[in-house]
Amino acid sequence: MATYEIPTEQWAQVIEETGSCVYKKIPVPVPGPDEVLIAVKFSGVCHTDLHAMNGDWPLARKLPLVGGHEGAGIVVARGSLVSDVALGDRAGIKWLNGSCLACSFCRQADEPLCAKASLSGYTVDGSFQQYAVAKAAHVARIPDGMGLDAVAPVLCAGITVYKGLKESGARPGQWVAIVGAGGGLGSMAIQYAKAMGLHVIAIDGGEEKRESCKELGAATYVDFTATDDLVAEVKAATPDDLGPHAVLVLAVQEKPFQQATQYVRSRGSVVCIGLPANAYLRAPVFDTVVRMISIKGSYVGNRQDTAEALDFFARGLVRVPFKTVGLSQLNEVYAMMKEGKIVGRYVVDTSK
Ligand code: 8ID
Ligand code: ZN
Ligand code: ZN
Repeated sequence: MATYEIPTEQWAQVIEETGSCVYKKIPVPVPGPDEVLIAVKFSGVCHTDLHAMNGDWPLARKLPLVGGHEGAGIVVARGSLVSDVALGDRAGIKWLNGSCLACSFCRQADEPLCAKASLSGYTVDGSFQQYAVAKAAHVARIPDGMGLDAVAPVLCAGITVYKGLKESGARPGQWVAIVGAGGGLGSMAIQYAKAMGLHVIAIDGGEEKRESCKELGAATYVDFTATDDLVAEVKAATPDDLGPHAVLVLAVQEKPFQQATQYVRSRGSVVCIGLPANAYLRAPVFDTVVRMISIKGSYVGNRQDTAEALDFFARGLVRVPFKTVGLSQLNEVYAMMKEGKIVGRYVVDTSK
């Protein structure tokens, strides 16, 4: 087994107070008995990291906090109880940093619902640092032969949309609308949906996102900033005008959650994944009942979803459109994200 020299200090992006983060040196963490230390090489920047920095959600987080939960790297140290992850293994830090593995949810592989779950870049320090700790049982096992920069966004965006598509119940040959299709989760969702044999209606704003969505395989693109009647346009995008069998709502606004229940096909499902601050679901009871519509939430994925989502990537079925900048430039990424200007994903390189 390889051995690694581990420094005592490292570069990190630290949220010291709500609304901003500072690039500074902090101590390298030490893994506990059931944990591993991962030398993070690249980390994707998820909109969740921006929500965490801004304190958008009714869920307590630690402060000071190192954000980030799409961290891909190499295992460089492990605790005394860890035997199935070796030094030198390629591994990923994901949103679910750890869970109890013993409660009724964990026992049934619903570990995201565990009351004792620890969350990377939220309740524990995440991957916007050069060395990060995670429970060995929960780290993603990254297969050989894939770039650690390219695979990083699979660790949250990929897992989440893959799980969401499974939760939607949509079957090969059916139609799915992806709302927020030009963003990080959306770009991945188009490709997972396509790989699963679904037709995709991509919904987002602007020409740059239109081009990207079409290139990634969407059958139709609906521009929410340019249409007079979004509901009619989405329904008209299906061959029988009855609307998509499923909708994945990834947008960071409240309105599209309401629109989705209007254009989804009768007996279809609306899967809520985006987490806009202070947002509520509103749908007419009458229509929901007589059209037999399912409205549900979907929250990241379990360890098996993780392995499957990575396997799609390894087989070349999904690729992530990404741009790389230094970890020191994280604030610039957040500024673009706030304005909805990012097509695909930004990945930060922890060496810069
Ligand atoms: O497990 C989960 N449920 C989970 C996991 C990971 C991320 C949930 N999320 C949440 C994030 O916290 C965030 O709220 O999913 C949301 C999307 O994350 P992201 O893909 O990382 O964000 P992004 O790259 O900024 O993409 C958002 C896209 O939505 C579009 C924007 O133009 C952008 O491309 N959009 C918006 I804002 N309003 C829209 C609208 N009305 C819209 N697209 C269509 N219609
Ligand atoms: Zn995320
Ligand atoms: Zn549990």
